[in-house]
Amino acid sequence: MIDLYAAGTSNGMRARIAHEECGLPYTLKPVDLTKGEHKTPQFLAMNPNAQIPVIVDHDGPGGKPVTLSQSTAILLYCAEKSGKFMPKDPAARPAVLQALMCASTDVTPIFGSFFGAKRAKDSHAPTVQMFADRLREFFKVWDVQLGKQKYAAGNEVTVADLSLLAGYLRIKGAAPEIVEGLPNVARWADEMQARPAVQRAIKF
Ligand SMILES: N[C@@H](CCC(=O)N[C@@H](CS)C(=O)NCC(=O)O)C(=O)O
Repeated sequence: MIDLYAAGTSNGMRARIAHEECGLPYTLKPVDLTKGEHKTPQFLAMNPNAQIPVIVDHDGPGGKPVTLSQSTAILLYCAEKSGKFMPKDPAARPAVLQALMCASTDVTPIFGSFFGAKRAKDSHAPTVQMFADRLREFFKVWDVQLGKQKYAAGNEVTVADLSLLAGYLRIKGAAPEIVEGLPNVARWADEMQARPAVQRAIKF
């Protein structure tokens, strides 16, 4: 059994989508960031960076417990443990890694910067706009890609889709204009969101 410490942010959703889609049994341990529950000594012992998500897999490799933070590390851990969402064909893997990294290391951190800048006390409109524009540019490229192929890295669902969906859902909720008017992204997102595992995962 896995304990998943998370909240309904893009990073929290990424980890929970991974567990649901990979079919791994887990117990959700909700962490209320507004109450500082990620800063308690117990939480810091699991992740000194004071960030969700974190998992504790009581039955890790070799039967030993594993504590792991970083939503994309958790996503890859789940994919490896379940044998799902990473193609076995080595020729198909580079495209998956590239799409995964764009979703996890471009889209999500820029959204974090956008959201932080927008909510700041002395918010600086041009900075907020700069982050919004950068996000939009990434999604315009995703729109072209998703016009040529069904999913983020080809014609099957991979870890890249699971990662991108988490970022997309947060952006759609907080700043829908960034992803508006992109028909292929919308088609992909509708299909991904209709998956029962995703529906279970995004209800925090
Ligand atoms: N790179 C990390 C980022 C994790 C992260 O930024 N978590 C945020 C929530 S999305 C958090 O816990 N922030 C703590 C805070 O707001 O103080 C990951 O992918 O897991």
